[in-house]
Amino acid sequence: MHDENINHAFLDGILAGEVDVYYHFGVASDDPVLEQFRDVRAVILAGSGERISEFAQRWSALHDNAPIVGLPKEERFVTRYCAGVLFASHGMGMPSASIAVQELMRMVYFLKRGDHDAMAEVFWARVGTSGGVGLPGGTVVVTTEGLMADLRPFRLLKGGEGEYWFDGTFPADVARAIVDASADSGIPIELGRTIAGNEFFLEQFRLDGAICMETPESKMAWLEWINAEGVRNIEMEGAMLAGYLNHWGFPKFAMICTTLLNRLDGDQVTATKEELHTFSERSGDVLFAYLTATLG
Ligand code: R2B
Ligand code: URA
Repeated sequence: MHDENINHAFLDGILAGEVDVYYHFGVASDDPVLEQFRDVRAVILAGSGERISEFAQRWSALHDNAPIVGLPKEERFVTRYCAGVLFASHGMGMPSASIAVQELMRMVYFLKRGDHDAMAEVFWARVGTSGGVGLPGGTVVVTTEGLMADLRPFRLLKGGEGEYWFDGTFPADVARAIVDASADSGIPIELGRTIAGNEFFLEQFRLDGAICMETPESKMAWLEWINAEGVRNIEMEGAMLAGYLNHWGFPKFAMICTTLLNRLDGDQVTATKEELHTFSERSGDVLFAYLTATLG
């Protein structure tokens, strides 16, 4: 862990007995429910709350119907804890997901009492959907590096004084182990770079938004550029996720996204409900293969 990047000025007061309010999760560090989360070994993130409750049920079924504990507030994020895994939704896009990730990092710090070795044991993953780049719908991409639409890492404005920059690298050993755990599954799975757009339409160079700034030519030029640079898919959270987890030095995290379409062929998501279900099941299967291989 990178101790120097942890906000000790705030977080050490919490370990000393002050209360941290994880506002968007509707829980605080003095809530007895969090005692049940102390043994957390993995934090699994997905965009939708429905997906989170399905994951928790699946994990419970794999663990003798272990109890599922939820947090009552669900208007922002849906949270479930079951058998050592904390499942939480993060909404869409980096502004939403960054709130979830920051509050969950604070929660993990509290749950592990600031113990670096215990924190480093926690595995983090986002499981989601994406647009494929040169890959057909239904391919699972395990991300090697998260970047913004200009192929540079995640950064935020620092007032009028430049930017805060982050490292979007995903740990290569974890990505490889996730692919290996699903080697015999028959699921098409690829390793590759992933772009996180700040917008589904404009920063993903779509021509079907209400607002369109691109031409068919400029859109294809961008897609061909990122394709040639090893980008395999486009989603909306990964560059921030890797950036924040790297900032604290978490060694084990990943992103597993299924593609819904090949962006070289179009912009609209036209897959049927059944196809979309099959596609997203695949990323869940890949996650669960790795989780069962590593956590039991
Ligand atoms: C993938 O899908 C969502 C947009 O449809 C977004 O949250 C993402 O990263
Ligand atoms: N999610 C995205 O962000 N982009 C896509 O094209 C599909 C899903």
